Amino acid sequence: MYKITKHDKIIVPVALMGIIIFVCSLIDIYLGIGTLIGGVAVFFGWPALKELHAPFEGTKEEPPSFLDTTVLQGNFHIPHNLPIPYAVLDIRGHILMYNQKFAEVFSDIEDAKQSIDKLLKQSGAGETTLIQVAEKYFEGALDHCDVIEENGAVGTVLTMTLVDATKKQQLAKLLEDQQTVVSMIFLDNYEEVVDNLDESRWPILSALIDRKLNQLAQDVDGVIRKLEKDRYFFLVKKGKLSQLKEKKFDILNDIREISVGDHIPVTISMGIGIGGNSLDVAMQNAKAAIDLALGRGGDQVVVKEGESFVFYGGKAGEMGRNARIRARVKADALWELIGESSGILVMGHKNGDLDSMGSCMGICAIARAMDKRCNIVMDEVGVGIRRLWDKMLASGNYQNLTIKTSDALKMMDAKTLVIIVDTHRKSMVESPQVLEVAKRIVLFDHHRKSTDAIDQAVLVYHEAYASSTAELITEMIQHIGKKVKLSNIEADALLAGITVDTKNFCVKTGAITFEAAAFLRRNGADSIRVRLLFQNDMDAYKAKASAVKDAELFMGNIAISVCPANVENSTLTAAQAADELMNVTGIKASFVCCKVGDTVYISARSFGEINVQRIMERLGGGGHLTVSGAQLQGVVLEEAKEKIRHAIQEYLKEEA
Ligand SMILES: [Mn+2]
Repeated sequence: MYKITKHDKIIVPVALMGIIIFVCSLIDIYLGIGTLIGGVAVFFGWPALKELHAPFEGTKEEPPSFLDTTVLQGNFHIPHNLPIPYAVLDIRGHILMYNQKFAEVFSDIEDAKQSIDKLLKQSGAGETTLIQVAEKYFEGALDHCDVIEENGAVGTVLTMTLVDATKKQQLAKLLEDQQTVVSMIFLDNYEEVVDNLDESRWPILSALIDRKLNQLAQDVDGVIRKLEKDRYFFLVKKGKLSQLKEKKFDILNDIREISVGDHIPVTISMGIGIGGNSLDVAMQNAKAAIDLALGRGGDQVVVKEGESFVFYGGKAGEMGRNARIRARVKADALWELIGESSGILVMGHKNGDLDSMGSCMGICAIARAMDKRCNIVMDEVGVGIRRLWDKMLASGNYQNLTIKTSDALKMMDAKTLVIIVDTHRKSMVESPQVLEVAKRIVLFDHHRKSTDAIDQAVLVYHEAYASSTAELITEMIQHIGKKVKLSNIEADALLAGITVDTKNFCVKTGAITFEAAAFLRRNGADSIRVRLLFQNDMDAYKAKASAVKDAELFMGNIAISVCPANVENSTLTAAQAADELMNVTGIKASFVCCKVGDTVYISARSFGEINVQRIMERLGGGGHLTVSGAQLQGVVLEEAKEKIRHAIQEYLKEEA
């Protein structure tokens, strides 16, 4: 190939000029002389002109680069025999030269561009960056290298080296895939299923379940062992777990479809723990995962790796199991803990509602039966309980019942029992300071378990199947028996708690809910008085109506709306509007936002087909399959709506 040298740079223009002058003088001798003078002037004047411009060129941003490879080749010797892929680039990443090995990596040298761009962006001095070329992996590195040109100018080039890391990557992947994943499988409702099933059919049902689970283990090359009639232990390699994830654990559906006659569907919960190279950690994670799966109502898979939880399934409603036995056991334990304590502090969630306040009052009634001092920690009277609060003050018996955080902290000692009701989330309790100082904690809640749960409680009664915390507390009062004397206001408050959380005994209402209501009625509750505790004022009613009117439909059957800001209790109004929207034919879920101060509160409702808990969890909230909420800081309502739409889309994508 012919290469232009410095010598050519003079010869070619001079020769051209000569021809032009010759042609010009053929046409007219004076034109020829003129052109000659012009040519001579340009020839001698050019270097001077160039020099004049030189300072400007020098101030350009980019340093000189060696696009002229001849210059480079004269000064820079590429080590052709280097056993690794090697290339020299100009400062902008254009390839100037490369060795044979480099050519072997990139069959088309244009393909190297992508890798070079990645290295330019990510590689610091002395660092390597992993790059993938087809099936292979390389640790790529760039280095700066000064090159001196003939005229003494110093320029910079980049050297690029690639070290084959394919084996290393393969081994790392293999090592990760080989990790043992521990998993526990529980049948959620075995007792209830066999209760309603002819005895002769039990073995068939059991065998069918075993077969499905064994098939699952076989498909992914795992092992499964039955520990008890409704418990299994399942081991699988991490590499194979992805197969199950890809199918979104359709084993949940397979099991639910098993039918050997007239019985409720069997559902399973699966807790999967990944623990890196530690089996112990994997086991701990599996336990935490199965706890969460059951706490969230069962019929789902929870995978725990490190601190992260991933959820699959969770479509069926909550299952109530062995409720009566549990309530009795918990009531006994509570009785003993109260007996040992020096005093009791009880608190619900922030912005308390009738369920949390009713539950607090129920606990106070239990404590009173044991002559223990009991106070409700409450810094502000929530709007949802204002009517109840007025009645309490009017009765004259409850002036000293509630105390502020500062006073609570003063009276706390090591034997103070702190009872949390109607929430299990650290961030949601009325007074996080009291929770922090508390040495002995008891927890009563009915919300589906979320990840920031209070974990140091000595007694937990957390039943996602229960309609309300007031129902759980009432159940325990029933078990403790005649020792507990409820006042009319306390009975009203507990019944109001159940009424508000069940939407007038519509949702999540089981036989136990009615039994609890009947018990409260016998002990002085009055449904008309309870009804009055809910009465809305006119402004709130109008706000609710406006939220319903302004609702927009998203994806055809999901209602999204906002609640006007001018009402006193807009969070409650938003929740009521979300409930109201569910009465509209065709609506499968509703989301209503309202803004209080700098916070946007979201109330979400559904009938269960759409899991609003999972959607709200994406926005940092939580709750139940059908009733959930979230709070967003520092956003305007439009942004909040957009975030909801996005979360719904993400959720539906995951479900698809
Ligand atoms: Mn509640």
